[in-house]
Amino acid sequence: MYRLYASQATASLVVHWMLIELGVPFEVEMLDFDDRAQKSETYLKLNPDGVVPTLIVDGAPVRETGAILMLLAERHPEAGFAPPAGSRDRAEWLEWMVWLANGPMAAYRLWFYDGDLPGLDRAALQAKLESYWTKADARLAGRAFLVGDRATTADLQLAMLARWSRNMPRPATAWPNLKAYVDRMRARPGLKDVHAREGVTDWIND
Ligand SMILES: N[C@@H](CCC(=O)N[C@@H](CS)C(=O)NCC(=O)O)C(=O)O
Repeated sequence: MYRLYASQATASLVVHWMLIELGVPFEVEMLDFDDRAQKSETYLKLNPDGVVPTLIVDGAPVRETGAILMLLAERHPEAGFAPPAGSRDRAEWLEWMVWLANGPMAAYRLWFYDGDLPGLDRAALQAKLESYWTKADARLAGRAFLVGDRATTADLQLAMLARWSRNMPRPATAWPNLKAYVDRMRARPGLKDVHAREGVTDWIND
């Protein structure tokens, strides 16, 4: 049984979604950010950064969204959320997973938590985020998924990030290949399910 520490519609949503897609037993503890539950003494023992997600795997905490997704894909290879080790697609999947973590995930953290970097130039950060959407859009030209011919963890993460862009001057859906891709991902029952479970109603039905 996995135990996920999460908070509504945050980075933990993609791990929640992945657990649903895998069909494995799990429980979720929702932390209330308004109560600063993510900074409680108890939670900081599991996640010293005081952020979500944290996934308890075999009794031990695992942190970092990308790492958790890759670990889950590795532990449940039959579900096909990572290409087989040694394949060409595997190398591309690793590349995209690391790009997602270093690029858009890190930049969106600053977008939503600009106190992390006092003096941050938001216009420059917006341009950086848009450059990531341009890159993803180019990759998706003529492709259904970021890697290979089925959804991987990289697609789950990219779809979640697309929602995070919804209130930006140019959301991800302003790019044509991304718009078609996001619409396909939004049609997945697992994404609809996780939004319903977390009580998130915006964007999913746009
Ligand atoms: N690098 C971490 C970042 C996680 C993160 O920043 N999570 C946010 C929600 S999207 C959070 O927990 N924020 C609460 C806080 O910073 O107090 C990851 O990818 O898991």
